[in-house]
Amino acid sequence: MPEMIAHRICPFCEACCGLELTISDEGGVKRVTKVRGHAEDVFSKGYLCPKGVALKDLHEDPDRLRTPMVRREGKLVPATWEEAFAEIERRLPPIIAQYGKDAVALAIGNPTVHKSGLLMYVQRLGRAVGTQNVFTASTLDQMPKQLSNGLMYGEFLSFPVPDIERTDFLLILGANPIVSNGSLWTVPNFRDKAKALRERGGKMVVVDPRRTETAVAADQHVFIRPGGDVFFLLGLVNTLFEEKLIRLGRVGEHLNGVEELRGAVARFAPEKVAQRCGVEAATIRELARQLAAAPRAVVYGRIGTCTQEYGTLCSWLIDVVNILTGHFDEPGGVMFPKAAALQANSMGKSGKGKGIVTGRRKSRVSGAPEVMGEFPMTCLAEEIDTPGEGQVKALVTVASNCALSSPNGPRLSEALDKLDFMVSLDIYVNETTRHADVILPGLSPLEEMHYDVAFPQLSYRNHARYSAPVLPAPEGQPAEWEIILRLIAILEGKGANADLNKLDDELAVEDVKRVAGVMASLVVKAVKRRGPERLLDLGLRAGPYGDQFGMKPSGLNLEKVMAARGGIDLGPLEPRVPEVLRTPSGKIELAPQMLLDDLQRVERDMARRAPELVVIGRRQLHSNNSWMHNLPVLAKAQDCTVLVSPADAQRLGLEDGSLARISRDGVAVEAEVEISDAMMPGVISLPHGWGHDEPGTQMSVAARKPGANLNAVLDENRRDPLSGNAVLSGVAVQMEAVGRTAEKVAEFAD
Ligand SMILES: Nc1nc2c(c(=O)[nH]1)N[C@H]1C(S)=C(S)[C@@H](COP(=O)(O)OP(=O)(O)OC[C@H]3O[C@@H](n4cnc5c(=O)[nH]c(N)nc54)[C@H](O)[C@@H]3O)O[C@H]1N2
Ligand SMILES: Nc1nc2c(c(=O)[nH]1)N[C@H]1C(S)=C(S)[C@@H](COP(=O)(O)OP(=O)(O)OC[C@H]3O[C@@H](n4cnc5c(=O)[nH]c(N)nc54)[C@H](O)[C@@H]3O)O[C@H]1N2
Ligand code: SF4
Ligand SMILES: [Mo]
Repeated sequence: MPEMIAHRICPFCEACCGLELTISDEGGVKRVTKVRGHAEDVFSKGYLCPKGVALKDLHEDPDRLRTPMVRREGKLVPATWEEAFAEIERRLPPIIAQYGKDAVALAIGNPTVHKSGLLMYVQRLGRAVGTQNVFTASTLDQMPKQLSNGLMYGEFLSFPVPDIERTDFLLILGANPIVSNGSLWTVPNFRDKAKALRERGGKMVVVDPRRTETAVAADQHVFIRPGGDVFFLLGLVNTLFEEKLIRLGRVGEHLNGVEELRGAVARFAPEKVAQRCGVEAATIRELARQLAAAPRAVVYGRIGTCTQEYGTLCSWLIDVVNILTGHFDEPGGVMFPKAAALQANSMGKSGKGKGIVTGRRKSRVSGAPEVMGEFPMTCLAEEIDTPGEGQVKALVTVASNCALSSPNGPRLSEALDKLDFMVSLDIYVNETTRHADVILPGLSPLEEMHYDVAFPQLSYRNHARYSAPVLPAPEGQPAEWEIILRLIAILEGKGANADLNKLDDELAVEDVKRVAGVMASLVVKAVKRRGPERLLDLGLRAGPYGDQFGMKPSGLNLEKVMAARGGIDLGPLEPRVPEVLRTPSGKIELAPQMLLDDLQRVERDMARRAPELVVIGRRQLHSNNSWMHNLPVLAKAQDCTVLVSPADAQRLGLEDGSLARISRDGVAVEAEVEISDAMMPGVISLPHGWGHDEPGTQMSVAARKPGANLNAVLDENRRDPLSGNAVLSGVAVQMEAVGRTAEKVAEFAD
């Protein structure tokens, strides 16, 4: 049987591994027969995790939608593309005409960042809808970091990342990159990079309420009380000042606010915060000294530090520690990646900018401030189910399973049923899209080109890599950017049958106008491509390594990136301060007023006692948020269990393998107990993204092992007030034994 080899960057997680696929061709029918890491990929060098292999299962999954679904007489039934768009045209514009643009909400989910067409077109969709009701997974995830970036560096998307290959000391807070493969830090094969760090004499320390897979691979693990990070970090910063360990180095001349910061943290000595964070004062002091003494060191924090009520303060303090110890914008410290295309902090005037503002609008019901043009995802349900002027009546979801991924999913589910109209760009009928009136499925990742726009902005090394479509798209099935264009045409009153090429040309000129002014149409005409590839080519050519439209012939353009098998390595990270800054002062703002003010909240909270039991989340190697439990190769390897410390298990009378009920405020879920000495006493861990037992879904494999929905017991009203991010960690719950497991009952019956 003839075989061919193709390459594709994995679209599942932030590591962006280059994969090598073997494709068989049987009488014109092409099938993936093998998936492995692409050894010649300049960035991931052959690495892949079990999820990468599942790309084959996703492509072949019979439950993955290949045609639109339209609700007819209450049931979702397959429909043609024409019928689906006709239904949208019939129902959506009248809602806007009657109630206004804000009556339509947009909910944008995680895979949007991993699909080039979605990422590059979704903003256009937002502009066409013109609503203030935009909700994204960012407020379930990294909005605190984005806000602290914005306040400190003037651009929300300026993320400093660890330069792991040159560091000697890595302190990790609230992240488990051995399982998650890294987040807001694109670092394929973290495990080997961490191993290399230790082999060259470096040290890795993990601070986490669970002794995670990453903690096991580290030199030291420190338990921390969930939600205690702000206290721990303030203790670190206080020690740095008190023990005169500050070493600002080169960035010192680009800093504002060192003295304000010194004053603000004076009240948080390690001895004062130790009780609240559960880390001994001596440990906090020792870690501060080690960080200061290490020639090259990094503090890296991730989702555990964001999804708590002080998320923005934690995100800020992590960078503060790196800055104060001279490990900022230096090799072996945290550094700013420089992406080849479309990175906001490489565009426009460098070194200074407008900075950021938040709170230009408040959400209607809770009054949550807008951040980065959006409201907290946890406000979506109340915006739908609270009557009154400005109520959300229609919803467009884009790759979002918010009914499972957002706290109090059950309330959101009920709210979705109250909508007048709902459209989902999604590939499954799942817990969220089962409520839709129309579902528009995208192509399989293997049928589409791919270029990561977001992740080179977060990468441990600079690179540019392109993937061509591996398999042909089915006849008549549009790409997601074309689906979005059609929606825009409907929203703009051009009709579902408008000329999409013309519309795409117009939008490209509009986009380019924002950066190139009157030159826009000339620039756009210089690129003979359509869709996302045109935007990408424009971005690459105008970008920091670009050919500047011929003025720098050795520079990059899309053609060159396409031709480079395994991608183009653009070298290790390099210092970017002050060029990267976009603050009005042209300095790094070390002590933004909004954050200093928020310290009062921390001070008031110093004496809070630990609840008897709190729940934290957990990511599992064989799943990805809420949507990969339908892929057989992964599903068979993963169960939804609740980890309980031996002390709590004994106290609560729970046996290993038994069922336990976890509840909050009268809502309960049940999960199998796994007793684990990796858990800090008083803390249990349940993965999110499970709960596939809702009626009306079409995910047959997932439904066989539904698991418990952690978000059913979380509270949608708990947020970090600055960023609007949901609190997903450290929520107080009750737990009790339900009885023996099914197997044990069966044994008994024998
Ligand atoms: N309790 C708790 N809750 C959490 C978290 C936690 O740690 N704890 N983590 C949060 C985080 S970090 C995140 S990012 C969110 C993620 O939550 P969401 O943003 O809701 O994303 P997923 O759960 O990954 O669901 C992805 C959706 O996209 C669809 N999809 C997959 N591929 C494609 C595609 O190619 N095209 C289209 N159009 N659709 C596609 C899937 O069918 C599914 O509906 O969950 C958050 N929720
Ligand atoms: N296999 C797999 N990989 C994934 C995903 C997945 O679902 N599965 N999801 C992807 C997504 S969307 C994201 S955002 C990333 C997230 O990537 P990571 O941030 O690495 O995610 P987690 O593995 O959830 O790690 C969070 C850690 O924080 C700890 N923690 C919880 N509460 C606290 C706290 O209050 N303080 C501290 N210090 N620690 C705390 C948890 O015990 C956990 O070990 O992973 C991505 N990669
Ligand atoms: S780590 Fe796994 S899921 Fe993430 S990009 Fe690599 S192969 Fe894909
Ligand atoms: Mo995420």
